Amino acid sequence: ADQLRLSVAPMMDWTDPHCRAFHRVLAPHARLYSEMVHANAVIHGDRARLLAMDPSEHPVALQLGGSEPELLAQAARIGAEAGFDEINLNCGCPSDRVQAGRFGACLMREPALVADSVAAMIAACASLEKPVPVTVKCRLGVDDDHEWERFIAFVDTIAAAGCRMFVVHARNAWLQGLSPKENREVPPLRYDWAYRLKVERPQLQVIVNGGIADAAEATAHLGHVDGAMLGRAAYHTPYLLHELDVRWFGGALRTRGELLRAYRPYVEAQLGKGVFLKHITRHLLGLFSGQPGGRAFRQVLSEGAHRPGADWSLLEQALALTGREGVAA
Ligand code: FMN
Repeated sequence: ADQLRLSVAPMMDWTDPHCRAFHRVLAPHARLYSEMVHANAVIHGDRARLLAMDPSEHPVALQLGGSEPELLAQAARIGAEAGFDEINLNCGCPSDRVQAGRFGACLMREPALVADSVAAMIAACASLEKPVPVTVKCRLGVDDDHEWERFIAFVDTIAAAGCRMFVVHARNAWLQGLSPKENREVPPLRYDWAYRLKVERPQLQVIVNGGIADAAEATAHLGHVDGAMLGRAAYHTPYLLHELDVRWFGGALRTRGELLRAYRPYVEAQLGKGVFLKHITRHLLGLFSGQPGGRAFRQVLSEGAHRPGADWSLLEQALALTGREGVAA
C-alpha cells in the first residue's frame, strides 16, 4: 500500500525556505513543496537563491514550471542534484503570465507535451544515485472541460510516461476572466473526481488538494485517496499541520510555544547569517490564530520584526502575551 501523504502546497512568495523549515518543525512527516520555479530560471538564474533549502526540510519537493521537455529535464536534474527529494511539474497555475509561456494549467490541454516532459525529466534523474520521483500537480480541466474521459486520458498519458503520483487540485482552472486568486475560489470543487481517479487507477498515488479547511476535512479524504495537500489553511493556521501530523502519524501533541522554541535554532542560525527577522516572522503570524493572545502575538511580531537588530527576544516577547485571555490586541 502507498504511504499516507500529508503535503503542504507549493505557494509562490509563501513557501520559501524559512516557511518550510517552520512547517517541518510542526509536521515532521509532511512532504513540503517549494514555490514554483521556472525551468529557465533554474538553468540560467541564481541557483543559490532559487534552490536554497535547509537540510531540516527533507522530504521536500521542487516544483518546476515550464513546457519544454529538454529544459525541464535539465532543471529536474539540477534540482535533484541540489538535494530535492521529488520534482513536481506544475500543470495547475492559471495566471496570464503563465499562459503566455504555455505552461501551468493550460498544459491540461496538451497531455502529449506533458508526457514528453515527464519522460525527459524521469530520464534525466534516472542515473542519479538516489532515485528522485517526478510527479504532477494538476486541475480537473480548464474552462468548460467537464468530461471525465478527457481528464482520465490526461492522467493516463502522463502515467504511461512514468509518473506515479498526481496531486489533484480538485476544480477546473478558468483561463479567461478570473484572477489566480479567484481561480482558487470560484470554480467549484469536485473531490469526487479525485476519488474516482483512485478507484479507477488504484496503482497511482492520488493526493487531493483544494479548499481543505481543518483536520476533520483533511482526515475524511483519507477514506478515498492516499493523502491530502493543504495550502492556505496550512499557511494561515499552521498549528493545523501539527495536529494532522500527530493524528495521522502518531507522537505527542506539543504546544504552540514548544513548537516555536523548537524553531529557535533555525532562527538563530539565519540571524547569524545576516537574514532579517521579518523575513522569517512573516510566516509565523498565524501560529496562535484563534487562541487567547493570538492577535497580540501577531501584532508584536509584525510591528517589531522590522526594527533594526530585532532578534529572538522579540519572539519571546510575543510568546509572553499568549495563553492569557483578554490581552489587548
Ligand atoms: N500552486 C502551484 O502549483 N504552484 C505555485 O507556485 C502556487 N503558488 C500559490 C501561491 C499562493 C499565495 C496560493 C494561495 C496558492 C498557490 N498555488 C500554487 C496553489 C496551491 O498550491 C493550491 O493548489 C491552492 O491554493 C488550493 O489549495 P488550498 O485551498 O488548500 O489553498
